[in-house]
Amino acid sequence: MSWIEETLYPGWGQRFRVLRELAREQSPFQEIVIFDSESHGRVMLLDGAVQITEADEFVYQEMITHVPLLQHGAAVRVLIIGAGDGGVLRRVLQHTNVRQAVMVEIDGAVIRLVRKFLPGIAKDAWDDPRAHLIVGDGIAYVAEAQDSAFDVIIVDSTDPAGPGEGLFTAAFYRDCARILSPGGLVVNQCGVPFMQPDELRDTSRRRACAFPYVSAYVVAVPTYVGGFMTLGIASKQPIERIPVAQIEARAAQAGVLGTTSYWSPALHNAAFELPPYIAAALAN
Ligand code: AG3
Repeated sequence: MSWIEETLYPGWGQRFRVLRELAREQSPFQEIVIFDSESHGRVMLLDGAVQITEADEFVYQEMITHVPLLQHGAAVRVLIIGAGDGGVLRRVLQHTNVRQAVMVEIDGAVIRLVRKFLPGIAKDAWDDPRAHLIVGDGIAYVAEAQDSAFDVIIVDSTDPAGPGEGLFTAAFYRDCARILSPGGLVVNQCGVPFMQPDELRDTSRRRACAFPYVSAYVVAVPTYVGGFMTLGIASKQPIERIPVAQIEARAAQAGVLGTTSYWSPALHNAAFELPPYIAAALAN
């Protein structure tokens, strides 16, 4: 039996025993590989970096979606950038108060292959009348979108090399700030600081160019190896700790309470407690 190795880091990584390779395709943007693993169900790699496994996808998708939406409390219009597997779209549409979810994914090949080989990630979210899917450039989309068009922006990108790179710039965050409503906030994945210390530091500085309030929270994704992953959050309003009972009430009202396996009302707040080595990257 063969193995597939993640090539994200030059000197260290994880490997999966492969039951069957299902797709290997070079799109105009990146190399897409999907296979059945012995340990984690179906797995998708983009340019050699694990993006999603059936076994642990809930961890990342719940935290990148439910935290910003429930922190906001009344998000009606949500913009998702990247997230071609549809897992974030599905979690966003769970929220009954959301009336519109625009998703802009640059790589149509990812969507085509995921719909064929990983249909359980998005389930029927693609067909929800509130979903509006655009295959296109998220940077151009935010540059052209109307002022105050969205309440929450979720940037679920690859790491800042390849097609995801422009999603980590100050210019991009300034456009995000412009198209967010006054209480709006943006979340984006900032890598695994133990392995990628510059990602959180550099992007937090750039977020601070566009937003007065910048923070981050952690999530332990088993297959984003190297310790906690960080999700950066930025807002025009202070990002305050909300009493747990109130988070619970918001989740109940939104229809997500009891549907999660990683997110919980208490964990929502706990995730903002950063280990000092991560807090240091945020402060500089
Ligand atoms: N997008 C984020 C993948 C990040 C991988 N990075 C890492 N391991 N350092 C995944 C898409 C899920 N919807």
